[in-house]
Amino acid sequence: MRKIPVYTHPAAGWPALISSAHKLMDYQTFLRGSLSVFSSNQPKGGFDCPGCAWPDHKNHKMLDVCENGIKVLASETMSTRADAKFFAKHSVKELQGWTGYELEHSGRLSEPMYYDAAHDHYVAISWEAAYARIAKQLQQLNSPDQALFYTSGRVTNEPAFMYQLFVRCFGTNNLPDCSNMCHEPTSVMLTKQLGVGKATVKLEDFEQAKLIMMFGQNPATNHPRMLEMLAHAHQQGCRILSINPMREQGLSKFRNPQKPTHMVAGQSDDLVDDVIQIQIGGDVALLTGLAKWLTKNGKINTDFIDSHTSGFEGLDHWLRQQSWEDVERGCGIPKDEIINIARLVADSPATICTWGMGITQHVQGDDNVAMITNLLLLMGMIGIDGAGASPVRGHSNVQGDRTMGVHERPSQSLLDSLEKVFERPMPQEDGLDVIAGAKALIAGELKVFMSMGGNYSVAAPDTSAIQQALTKNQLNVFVATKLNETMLYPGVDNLILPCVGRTERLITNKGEQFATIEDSMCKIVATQGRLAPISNTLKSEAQIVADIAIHLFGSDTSIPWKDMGEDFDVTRDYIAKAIAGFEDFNQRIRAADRGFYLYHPARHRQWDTDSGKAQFEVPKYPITYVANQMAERTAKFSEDAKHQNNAQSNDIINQQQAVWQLTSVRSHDQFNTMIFGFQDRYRQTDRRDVLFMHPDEMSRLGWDKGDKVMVSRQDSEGKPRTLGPLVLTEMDIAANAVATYYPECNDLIDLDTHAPDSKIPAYKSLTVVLERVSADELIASA
Ligand SMILES: Nc1nc2c(c(=O)[nH]1)N[C@H]1C(S)=C(S)[C@@H](COP(=O)(O)OP(=O)(O)OC[C@H]3O[C@@H](n4cnc5c(=O)[nH]c(N)nc54)[C@H](O)[C@@H]3O)O[C@H]1N2
Ligand SMILES: Nc1nc2c(c(=O)[nH]1)N[C@H]1C(S)=C(S)[C@@H](COP(=O)(O)OP(=O)(O)OC[C@H]3O[C@@H](n4cnc5c(=O)[nH]c(N)nc54)[C@H](O)[C@@H]3O)O[C@H]1N2
Ligand SMILES: [Mo]
Repeated sequence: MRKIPVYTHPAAGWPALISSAHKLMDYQTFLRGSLSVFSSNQPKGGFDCPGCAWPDHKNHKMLDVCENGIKVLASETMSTRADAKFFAKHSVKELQGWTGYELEHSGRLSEPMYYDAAHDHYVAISWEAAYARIAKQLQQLNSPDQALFYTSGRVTNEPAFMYQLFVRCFGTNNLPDCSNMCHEPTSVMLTKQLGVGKATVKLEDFEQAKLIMMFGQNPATNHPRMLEMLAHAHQQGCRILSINPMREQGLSKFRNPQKPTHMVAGQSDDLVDDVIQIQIGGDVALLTGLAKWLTKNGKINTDFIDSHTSGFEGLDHWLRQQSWEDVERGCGIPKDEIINIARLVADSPATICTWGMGITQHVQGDDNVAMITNLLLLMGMIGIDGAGASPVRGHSNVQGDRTMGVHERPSQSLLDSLEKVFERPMPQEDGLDVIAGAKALIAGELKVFMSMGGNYSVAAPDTSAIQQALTKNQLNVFVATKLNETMLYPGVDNLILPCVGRTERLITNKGEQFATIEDSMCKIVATQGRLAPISNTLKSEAQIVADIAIHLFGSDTSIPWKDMGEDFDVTRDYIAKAIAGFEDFNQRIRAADRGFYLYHPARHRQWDTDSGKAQFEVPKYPITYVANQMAERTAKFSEDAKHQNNAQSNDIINQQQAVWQLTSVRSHDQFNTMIFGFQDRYRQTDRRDVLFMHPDEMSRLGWDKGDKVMVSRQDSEGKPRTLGPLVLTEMDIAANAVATYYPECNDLIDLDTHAPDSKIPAYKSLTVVLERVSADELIASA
């Protein structure tokens, strides 16, 4: 067996701080950025860190921030500007050739820009003229459904509420959200099973948990502040398992920036007890094995099941039908090992299951969430201290945006409530989500695309097709802080509207405003920037929505858009009336110690579901779904290869093991499509065009690290898609599994490979064929 290079340092600690400080320098924002770091996630005042949705740790007196947060802050607080001078220097065609890293470092957007097609440059435009163009194009549509209004999860509650209201008053529910690509399976399945599509745990529960099962999540990189909670739980005797095809090195040890003994004396805390290195897409099978053993051996909580749940018989019947052979084939973990884990589950009086994108972004993403929830219900682990469901959200307000009504499939109660409060009909038909929206764009059915933050074309599957489709539109509008690729495929009218960032002060005619967000555990907290905005020309997102609404709706003044844009108390009063759980919003957000929790019925064992009980769900796909895909593709591959070259025997083809499951991951030098740098300390690489593979697998193929490999797959229409060449890089990752970085791989993914209900794209499990490229071929293709 070859030795895998291992990152031997604890996660966080000095390397993280040094890397963060470098990033502040890199962005030439040391002073502005450092000042902002000191006012993030503070008990009184300050702003909520835009880095991720993990809740604040209230016991911190000084700093509750991490490497991830500092880098996101550096990106936002950079003093370089992508202004009219910048755009005069670089044509759109030239910018299309820039990398994500270069675009991200071009500076803060600082004045409204309009695309001048004759010269292929963005040029400055006044706010008034920009609004007039937007209103004119929207008024010209045959139907409001010809426009798509995307949102990314940075947007705070007040502007998000105004935005969805504006879109619905315009007449459509076309409100796709980054959630469609992120935790949608969580929202869909938890709503069905528990009545609320959100975490049932609070931060305090991590202090009392006895077992934490972390499915498909890499907090060292993506939620570093969660490490402290895990280390603390571990010290209290809690066992922590990571269920992941990758042995994520950042999860073995943790050096806590809050502890002098760690930073000065070099101590560290242990984190994860064990890594269950499953096959990509193997979670349903593993969870089936666990549930099967627990029910068969009478280790489940029958009192809870009898009094609180519905659907147990159906699940039990289905579990009996699943064979252990299929369980093992589906997850790649031997039965004995599964039983050992099941024993830990049986013995734990308080179990938390956390999960991230490794669970949701699959064709079986909905099944994955259903099976985690089933496991918690079997054990009665909802509604008691130290236990529950903990989906860990990504964007800092992705959860809040949905609560505020940014939803393409709004609930009837939301629509009824909006109709009552605003005394007008709301559109009743479901709108387009990210996938349906992209398809409609590509089919030429839409004429307008507007985005409230985000980088739609790059984050979604089929990036190039979406970008080409945008060039056919009548109008594209981007409310944003930073330049990105989606803005570079202009149609007839294209506008970039620069907005105030989370770190910046928001001063209007009505004085200084604060906004609010909802964290991953349903807590509403206030957020208020401290820095002067990068330019006097910026407007807040709320003001931009208000101004567009005023220009569009003109004589209809029955909604006080101007007041809402300038005075967030007015908006909050409307939220209090229209959105359940926000009664007395203005008083509660001011009275409480940094916020309040939304009422979550499942935390109290009240079930707001169709049956009035917590609901067991049977998976839709076979537990061997991914294994079957691999087998089918391998058979087809061998068949094709035989046709191509009769001399080549099946043996050679099998030995090459050319068919793999590909997953995509993030590094600590990016925030989604915003590429801060090329380093991934924990995974020991300083480039992004890599393909991670286990060194034993490389040996088996006769390949070596550094070799160049092409990745290809047939999409759901049988069309070939390719990526590469990528550089083979060693990683402790399951056999048959390879990984690369998101978002560079998104053209490999088509719009039809997704989960059935939530429609989440299968970003984390693609069946691919690998081919090593020789140096000669590389030279020939250059
Ligand atoms: N630094 C940084 N922080 C971020 C972000 C960022 O881009 N950079 N993005 C933010 C956002 S929007 C989000 S949603 C979160 C995402 O946070 P995470 O959910 O942690 O994100 P990923 O890195 O996409 O994937 C997580 C893990 O899933 C594992 N995995 C892959 N396939 C499977 C599988 O089939 N089963 C299992 N069990 N595991 C699998 C991968 O090996 C990886 O460790 O992070 C947020 N925080
Ligand atoms: N292959 C693959 N694809 C994926 C994923 C994956 O794991 N693998 N993950 C998916 C996930 S989890 C997500 S959440 C999506 C992310 O999809 P998005 O949310 O669309 O993407 P981001 O890169 O977060 O958006 C970055 C842009 O947001 C704008 N922005 C930043 N801050 C602000 C602000 O305060 N206000 C406004 N108005 N704009 C701002 C900037 O212009 C910046 O360029 O990608 C998805 N795509
Ligand atoms: Mo996300």
